Amino acid sequence: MSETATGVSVKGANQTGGAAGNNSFVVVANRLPVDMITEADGAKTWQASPGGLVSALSPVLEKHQGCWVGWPGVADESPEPFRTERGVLLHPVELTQYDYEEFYEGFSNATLWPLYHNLIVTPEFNRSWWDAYRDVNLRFATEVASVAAHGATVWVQDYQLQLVPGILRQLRPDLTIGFFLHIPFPPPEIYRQLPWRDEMLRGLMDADLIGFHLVSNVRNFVELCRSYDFEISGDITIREAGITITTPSGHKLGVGAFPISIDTSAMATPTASGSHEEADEALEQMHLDMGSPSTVFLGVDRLDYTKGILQRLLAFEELLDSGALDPADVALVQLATPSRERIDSYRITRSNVEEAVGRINGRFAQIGRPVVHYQHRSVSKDVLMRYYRLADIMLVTPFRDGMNLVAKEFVATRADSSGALVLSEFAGAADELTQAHLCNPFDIEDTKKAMLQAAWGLKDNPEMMKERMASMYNQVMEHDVDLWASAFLSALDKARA
Ligand code: ADQ
Repeated sequence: MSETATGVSVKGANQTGGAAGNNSFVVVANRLPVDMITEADGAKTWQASPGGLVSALSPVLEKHQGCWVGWPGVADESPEPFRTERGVLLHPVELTQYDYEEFYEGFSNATLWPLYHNLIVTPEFNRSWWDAYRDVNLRFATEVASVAAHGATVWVQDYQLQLVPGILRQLRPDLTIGFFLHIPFPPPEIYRQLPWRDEMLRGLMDADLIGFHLVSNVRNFVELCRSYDFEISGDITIREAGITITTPSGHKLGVGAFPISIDTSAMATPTASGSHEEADEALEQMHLDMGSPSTVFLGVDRLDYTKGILQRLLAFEELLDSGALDPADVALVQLATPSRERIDSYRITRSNVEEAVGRINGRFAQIGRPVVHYQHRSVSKDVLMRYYRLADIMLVTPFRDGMNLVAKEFVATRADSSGALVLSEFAGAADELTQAHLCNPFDIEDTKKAMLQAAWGLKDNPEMMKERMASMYNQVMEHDVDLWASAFLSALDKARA
């Protein structure tokens, strides 16, 4: 048995590598891209799981015909590995109810998530959650070690699995290991609050390449590394590993900014299953059903306190209240995917959002014609596309967001340059979508101003608005998810070499 820098004990670790599987490209993420559903008759079926990581990685895995290691979304279940219709091998990792509560809800989502999102709620530091985090990371690493071919490339995803690179390096020194963080990396003074900050950082440093979305995330990370005994050289670059870090053991790793994006080809057609005419008719019907408002605002988010849904609703309410927006003329559609529902801060956020929806409709709606249309459920990609096309003004107002794919998805539906995007300056996407109506979501007046500028711009200055949207559309089309993945994977090859 040997011990990694993270303190996780690894049975059978050796210098030649453990037993290998036959997959030359393996992605490991907390969740598989599907959730296991148990039907009323006990039959097990699968349905696509929600969220940005799955949206981004599914096309990459399909292209490489790789193996995806992850949890199937239900505690105490360990289905057999199986291949999807599109050729991706799914390799489930079992989590017990205890793991789910301590590792997933606890350490991942009540410690790391708020810490990395700049303390929007207060992180909880709990020693038994940390123990569970280490155990589960060991289990994921062991599963990966069993499926990866000799010399395979393994791409570890996100904050739930930050110890996996270190454990995997012990188990399988032959592997090329990349790590990508989908959420922001916080300023060092915030990261340093973590009681297990040293173990966590050292677990990561055994990767060959660490990728973040933004230059500012890399800057935070490098600044943190300067306070450790690492050697740091190079400059921060985008889509390349411009920084090289050498650890005291002599291991070298690359670090760079790799802004994630979307599968633009999937957004180009109005529906996967119907014709353009059918899609247009469905869209028209939807608009009629809403009472044909002249301006439709849209929000699409996981129901998460980082996304600023309540503050967006409050800004809308104040605009109705002051008469700046006419309730007979506008509507706001808010789609909110259920998320992490047993965690207190999420329950409170949902209850505040739903109270605001009820109050705004109570104050401004007419019978049969709500002014806020709220759905607390996931919708299919086809239906989501229809909402994107229906909207005049997309509202993306998170307090903090690694990237925000919703903003890019909306822009990708605008080949005709119509519509406008109101975007928080604290979403990673704001670095690239500079022609959006940027706002500070902590400042309700600024949020209202951006919403009104977008609404007035569409009425009074349509040519200027088209230019702004066209520039964002070109940006997204030229920087899609293929570019993200190929830039990361080629930087990973170089870093390993
Ligand atoms: P998320 O926090 O999940 O992702 P985001 O990037 O916006 O946020 O992705 C959400 C995804 O879920 C989008 O692809 C969207 O289409 C889908 N979605 C949202 N609501 C939906 C609904 N009601 N029905 C169906 N689909 C819905 C994390 C980070 C982000 C980062 C991504 C990718 O928090 O900052 O951009 O990973 O790295």
